[in-house]
Amino acid sequence: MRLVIVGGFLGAGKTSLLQGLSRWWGEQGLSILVLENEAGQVGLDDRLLRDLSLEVRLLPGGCACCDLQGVLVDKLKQALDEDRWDLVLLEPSGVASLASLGQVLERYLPELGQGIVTAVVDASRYATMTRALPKLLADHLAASRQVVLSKADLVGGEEAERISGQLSLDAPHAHVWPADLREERAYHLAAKLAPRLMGRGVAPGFADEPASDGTHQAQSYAVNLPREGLSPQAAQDLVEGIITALAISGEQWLGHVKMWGENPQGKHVMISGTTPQDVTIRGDASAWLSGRAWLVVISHQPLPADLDGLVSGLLDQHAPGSSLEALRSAPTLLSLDGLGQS
Ligand SMILES: Nc1nc2c(ncn2[C@@H]2O[C@H](COP(=O)(O)OP(=O)(O)O)[C@@H](O)[C@H]2O)c(=O)[nH]1
Ligand SMILES: [Mg+2]
Repeated sequence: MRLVIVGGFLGAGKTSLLQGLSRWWGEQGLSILVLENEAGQVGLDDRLLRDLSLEVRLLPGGCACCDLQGVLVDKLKQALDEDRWDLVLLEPSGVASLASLGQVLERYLPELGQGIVTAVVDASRYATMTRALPKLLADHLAASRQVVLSKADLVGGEEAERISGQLSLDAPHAHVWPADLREERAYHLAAKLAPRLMGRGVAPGFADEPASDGTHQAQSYAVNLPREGLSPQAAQDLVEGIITALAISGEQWLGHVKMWGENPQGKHVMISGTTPQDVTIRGDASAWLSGRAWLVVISHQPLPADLDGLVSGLLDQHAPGSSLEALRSAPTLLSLDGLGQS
């Protein structure tokens, strides 16, 4: 059983890449298990991936590199015991230190090695990442031989080239792939990337020190929608509205807002984004959300104390007649201080 880890910051494009990789490897006949670690209390990416007929197991409400280490080890041991997976694809939370993950694997699952790591770096937020989260970015680069520079479409070819050049200087051991990961394009990249991931000599060293760039917060909500439901377009406006409201003046907000819902026929749709520019609709774009939907806000900056009021106000605007239930059952404050500090 091989373990492939798709790392990267909140909303960088890990799930998008994982969709492409799992489809590619699935077509090669590999039996694949996906472990999906979500910082939020409810899992949404796992629902998106299950729609692709993948076997997905969820590690919610924390980070696999620190607070959910034990859960991660249990899930991996279980997968080894089951003896039917060729490949485990792990998407750690967007706040995970890959160095910490490597240490956990080395210590508790030496038979898996440190895993094969690919990191996704978001071109559209690269400048902000270098300022706000330099250690986390360095941690992701140090761990990866293959680095996918996502959202190249949003910055343009020239800027993507410039960032690629910078990444190659910072991580000379890594091959950098400028990419647009939307829809089929992730699969086309996967066809080129996957053989490199499975090749020999894939595991570079991890950074010595787990990254520590401060704390992250997650808040999840159940949204009870009005009888007539909500169009995916209105949900997109709502997600964009939340992202815009969270932007702190002068500094780019760093986080990810996701909303997941289904229509009465059981078709699913997910709307998510990190900036007003990258909000996308995935799944069935014709499906109106109805009944109960789920909304998750994950943030590097502290979330405003009145987040519930802010989201409720935007919901009144974009989905009049809805009501909001904040889920508070799991810890909401996550720390990046990995093994080194605990
Ligand atoms: N324009 C654009 N959007 C992207 C790209 N990759 C991901 N996204 C969008 O960015 C958001 C976060 O992507 P996701 O794969 O969920 O990121 P994750 O949190 O790292 O798993 C989603 O709305 C994606 O559709 C890309 O290459 N270009
Ligand atoms: Mg994801």
